[in-house]
Formats: sequence, C-alpha cells, structure tokens
Amino acid sequence: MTRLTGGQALARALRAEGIDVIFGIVGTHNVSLFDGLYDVAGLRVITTRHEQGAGFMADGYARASGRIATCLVVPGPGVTNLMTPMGQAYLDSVPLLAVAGQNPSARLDQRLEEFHELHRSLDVTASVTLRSTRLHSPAEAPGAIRAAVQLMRSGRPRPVFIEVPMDVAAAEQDVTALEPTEDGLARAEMDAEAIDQAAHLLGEARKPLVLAGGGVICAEAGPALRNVAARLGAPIITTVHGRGAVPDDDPLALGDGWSRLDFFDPLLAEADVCLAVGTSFGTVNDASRGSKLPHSLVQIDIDPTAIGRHRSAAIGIVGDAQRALDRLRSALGTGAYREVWCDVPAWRSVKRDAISRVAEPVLRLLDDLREALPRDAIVTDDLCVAGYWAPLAFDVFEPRTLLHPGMWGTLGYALPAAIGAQIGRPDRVAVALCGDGGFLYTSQELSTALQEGVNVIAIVFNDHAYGALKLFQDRLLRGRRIGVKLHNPDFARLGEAYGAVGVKLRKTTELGDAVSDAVERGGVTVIECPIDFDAPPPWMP
Ligand SMILES: Cc1ncc(C[n+]2csc(CCOP(=O)(O)OP(=O)(O)O)c2C)c(N)n1
Ligand SMILES: [Mg+2]
Repeated sequence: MTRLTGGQALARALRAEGIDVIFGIVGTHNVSLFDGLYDVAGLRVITTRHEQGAGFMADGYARASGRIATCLVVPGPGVTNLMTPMGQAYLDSVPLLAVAGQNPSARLDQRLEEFHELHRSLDVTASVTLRSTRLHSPAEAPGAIRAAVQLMRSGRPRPVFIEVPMDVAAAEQDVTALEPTEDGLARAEMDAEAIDQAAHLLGEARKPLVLAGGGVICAEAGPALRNVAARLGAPIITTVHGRGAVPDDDPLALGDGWSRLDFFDPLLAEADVCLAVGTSFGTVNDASRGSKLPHSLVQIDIDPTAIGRHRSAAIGIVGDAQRALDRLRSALGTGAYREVWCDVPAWRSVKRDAISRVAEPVLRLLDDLREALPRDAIVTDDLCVAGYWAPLAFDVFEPRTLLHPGMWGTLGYALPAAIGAQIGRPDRVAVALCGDGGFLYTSQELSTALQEGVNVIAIVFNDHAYGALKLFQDRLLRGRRIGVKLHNPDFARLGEAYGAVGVKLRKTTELGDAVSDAVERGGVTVIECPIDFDAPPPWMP
C-alpha cells in the first residue's frame, strides 16, 4: 500500500497495465493528473495542438503498433474535441483509453454552469465507448484501469472513457497496486461443434473463398488465416481494415475487393462457400453494392452481434480470430493441401484493369508511391480521391501498414494518424495521403511532428477543391457546383514555416522521386502535389 494522489495512482496504474504513451493537452481540470505522470518512468507524454489531433495520433499509434493508446484531456471542450476520434475508434474497432479531468465531484450533472461543464458527460461519451466511468477515489484507479484494459483486450477493441474529478485527482489515499495477471485475455470456450461443422462444410467445398477483415489484424491472425486458406486452396480477399492480413504478393492474395467487390462478381458467382473472419460486413466494407456472396457463409468474429447481422451465416463461431483459425485448421485435419481453384494473377489483373478504366491517374500515382516506399512503410489515408482508392489500389505487404479511417470517415485523420503510427513504430516511415481540404483540418499537428522528431511525409494532393464532392456534383447533379471551391495556402511554404522540409511539385510524375528523397532524408516533409484529374472515388456510382 502506498500513499498517493489520484493523479499518481492513475499514472502508476496506466504504466502497470503496459501503457507507455499518452497524447493530450493540459488544463486546470487535469493538471493533477498530468502531475501524477511527472515521476513515473516509461510514460511518454506527447503534447498536441488539438484534442482531435491527440485522438487521431492515439488511433494511428494503436493501429500501427497493436498496443492500447491513451489520451488525457480536459472536460467539456477537451472531451467534445476528442469525441470525433472516439467515434472513429468506436466504428473502426481501435482500443483508445480516453481519460479526462472533471469538475469537483459535488458539482457534477446539476447544470450549475461550472467552467468546462459538459452536462451528463458519461452519457455523452457512452455513445462512442464500450464503457464510460468516473473515479470516486484514488484507490479505485488500479482496478478501473485494469478493467478498462481487459475490456479492450478481451473482445472487439473500442474506446473506454474514464473521468477523474479534480478533488479525486488531488486527494491522497493509501492505494494498493494490483498483482500482474497473465495477459488479461478472456479465454472463453469456443463452440467445438460449430468448428467441426465449419471444417466439414469448408472441407467439402469445391470452390471456397476467404474474406479477411480487421479482426484478423487485431488478433495477429494473418499466418493462421493463410494456413487455413492454403489447406483449402482458397483465394483470400481482404476488407478495408483487413489490408495486410496476407501480403498482396502472396500466391493466394486478391487484395482488397470488398469496398468494390463487384470487381470480383464472376468469381463470387463461382465460389460455393465463404469463410469470413473478423468482418461485420459494414456499409463501407460491403459498399451497399449487394455483391452476391456464395450461398454458404461461415463467419468467425469475436463480437457475437456481428455474426449474421448484415449477411446471414450458415455457421457462426464466436471467438478470437487466431484461436478460432488454429482450431479450424486442426479440425480440417492433415490432408493434402489443395491447389487454389482460381487463377489468382488473372483475377488481380481483372481488378487492376477495372480500376484503371475508372481512375487511371490515381493508380499511376499510387504505383509511383509504392515503388518509392519501403515494403513496411505505414500509409495513412484521408478522405481524398487518392486516399479513397488506396485500400483497393495500393499494394500492402504487412499488417498494420495501411490505416484507413473507414467507417467514420473523418477528414483530417491522415496527418495525426501518421504521426501517432510513427511514434508507435519508430522503426518505420509513415506517409499521410491528404487532400488540400482534409490536410487543413489538422495541419497544425506538424508542430507536434517536429517537436517529437518523427519521420513523417505528408503528401497534399491539391486540386483547390473538396474534390470528391466537386466530382459528385459534376457527375450526379449536372455540374451544379456549390461549396466545393477552396482557397489554399502555399502548402510547401506552410510546411517550412513549421520547420519541415517543403517540396512543391509541378506535376504528378515528380511524386515518386520526391517521396524517395523524403524517405532518405528522414524528418518531416510536406509535399504539395498538384492534381487535376477527373477520377471519381470508388464509391461514386
Ligand atoms: C469531418 C468531415 N466533414 C466532411 C466530410 C465530407 N467530405 C468527404 S470527402 C470531402 C472532400 C475532401 O477534399 P480534399 O481533402 O481536398 O480531397 P479531394 O476530394 O479533393 O481529393 C468532404 C468534404 C467528411 N468526410 N468528414
Ligand atoms: Mg481537394
């Protein structure tokens, strides 16, 4: 037992649960919480320029590293600024531990017009968290942090919110640290009968297909998935969040098709059983295109509510993807590996040709980028035309190297996510694909990038417009352009003003060399790349 303030108890509890980085902004309402961090070794505090930046950095950090990310903010505006990244993390299954200061315990939820008052803050945040709670004493901190971390690790990872009133953060109490546990993972028993039935159905299938979602990445289950697919001779398609589950140059890999699965319609029509792992078939993944999946669907997901929600499943297995796939592999027995039943390289070409017909200039840009980057570089997407196409058209060779703000779709994600990703994986370079519109949502985080000494390349595709919407109006609203024209700063000089290297390209063909130079140089580079092509994003009819 040790005498600690609430702030000290919280900091020690975070460290004890393996947290090593905290993104956030200080204020009078969380100053005791920051003070608690002061003398805990191994906790790095990253000061950002906006809470939204902190949240997206935490998101990028978690997605790139697989570790839990933490933010520390003030109540009221700090919390509402963080709500956008929390919503993002909720829909995209990212473990984000959001901690906020709070007004004194006795003054809460009474509409007293307190400074920073967000009435019923726990209800407000509950819509984007697994759990929203409040600490009532310093002694509760170890248990609350342990519970939050276990909740995020044992099921579908999503945010948890904990607020700490100022009186609790400053109060001293005897606090007992918790004994370390094994790994905190819930080891729920899996349905053995469902595994056997799935093995039977898949073993009998003539033309099985595997669909890998984000759950495969969360569970580090790529090799286990590859193993099952190889045993079945099944080609593998990934969803947006499943990119990198297997490398795109693997003989079984068809890459992402799910956000435009219609590229593979004839292949789907031929397949007889689909094994879908770690995907809930959400709108972005399925793109509302209603592609016809094979008649029989075997679905594995850690979230029981995901099974059969959007597509009816013949067999559902609730469990961690890696453990379920290992069990499935054993149940399939040791029979001979089957030859893959379709011509994978030919189908890759079908997809590439289809993309090329719609968005040839984007494909060329992404090809040049791929060539200029190391195989393990991390790419983060914004909602720009190039970023929309990246999951489909950019080859991914390792898990956690293409981070796309899929379901929530927030403009301004790419730059802070790239900074956070690079902090989580300092051995890698991170590249943000931004439009001129999205970049200015969070461009001030260039300061954070310089301050933290990260290796980040921000590419700003400049068309002086909210281009995706301009194209929408041109194509679907008879050219009635409204609210899409943008006046911009000189992005290269803006980068230089922050202390980054600024590069202004004259034409898109210069991108590859500019990126190679930036990789070699390290540090922070802003590359402004002019674009004026008429290539609609993949979701546009
Ligand atoms: C927070 C938020 N606001 C609005 C949108 C709607 N939106 C989607 S794409 C887009 C245009 C983005 O423009 P830009 O970043 O310049 O990329 P471009 O489409 O020009 O390539 C907009 C406004 C969004 N996705 N997120
Ligand atoms: Mg634009």
